[in-house]
Amino acid sequence: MADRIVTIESHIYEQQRRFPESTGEFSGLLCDIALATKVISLEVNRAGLVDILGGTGTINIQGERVRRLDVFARDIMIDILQRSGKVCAIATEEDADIIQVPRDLPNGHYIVSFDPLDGSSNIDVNVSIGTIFSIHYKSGSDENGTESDFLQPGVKQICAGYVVYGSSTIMVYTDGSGGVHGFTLDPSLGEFLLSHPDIKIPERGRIYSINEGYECWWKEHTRRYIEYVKSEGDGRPYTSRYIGSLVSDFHRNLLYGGIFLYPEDTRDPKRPHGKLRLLYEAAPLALVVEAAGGKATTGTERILDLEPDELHQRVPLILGSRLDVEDYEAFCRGER
Ligand code: AHM
Ligand code: MG
Repeated sequence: MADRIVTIESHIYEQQRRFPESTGEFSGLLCDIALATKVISLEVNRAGLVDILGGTGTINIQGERVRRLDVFARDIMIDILQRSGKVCAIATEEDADIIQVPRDLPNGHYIVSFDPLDGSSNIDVNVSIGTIFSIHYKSGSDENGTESDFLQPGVKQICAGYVVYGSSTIMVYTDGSGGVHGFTLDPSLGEFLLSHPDIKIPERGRIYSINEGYECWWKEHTRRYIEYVKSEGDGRPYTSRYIGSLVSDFHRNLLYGGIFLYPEDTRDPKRPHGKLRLLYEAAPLALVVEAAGGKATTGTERILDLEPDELHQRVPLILGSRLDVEDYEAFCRGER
């Protein structure tokens, strides 16, 4: 716990002072994302009380058309980002194509990719869900932003992070070089307060997180690695924890140490690379875990080095404590 009260805004502007040439555009953008997630958090907390969980197009008690929570989260993020003046284009899990800023609003230099409500299959049962975001500097010269601006490797992210809407709401972000910081939302103040400064993931954990129901589709190296972590030995067997909500599984493993795996499998020949999306799930969490001292890989390649081919590209994702991820990589190479 920090020894003084630091709001996320003051923390962001303190970080900005490390870069005297900074215009404040990026800091303002991050504050806008924090604001959007506060609104989403409020709505997630109200979700049990109002009939917002039905399909898009239902009518609430005020006679208003209500939106599903994931649609609500998408809309509020887009609205705030488009009006921020700091962004020229946006990509989300919910939209097939990129979204540009309307012509009557000012453009900025950043592009943002995000998953508005990850783990949305858990919404109806009060299990923690979250928002994941990734910020890049526009790479091309078109001031409106194009799809190719989004096809940059994760290593070029300016900043990435996530918010977990759980027993409390926590926002975690990194700018890659300045550490990983967590802020817990104080609902009475309506402020994110610094609660987890400079997070470091333990070098090795004792937790593995994978959907074991899919064992029949795993590749041989995954099967052998999981057998290994379940076998008795030095610190093993590991304990199994799988919520099925990436942000929540990731956040727990970040704090306690552990490994999360959504590997490639043989289930669907059209989807050989697993389920999770590179731009707004894998790459941002990879930036966070590396900045915290951990690793993120496909098994054979560093996630942050992957050059995306398309907006909604899927990749195998294995990330967490450094030594655990290195063990998995050794199994992939057939060395163990
Ligand atoms: P979503 O973006 O449609 O919510 O899907 C992503 C979620 C992750 O949060 C989670 O890790 C994974 O899907 C769980 O998938 P599965 O049910 O196949 O284990
Ligand atoms: Mg998702």
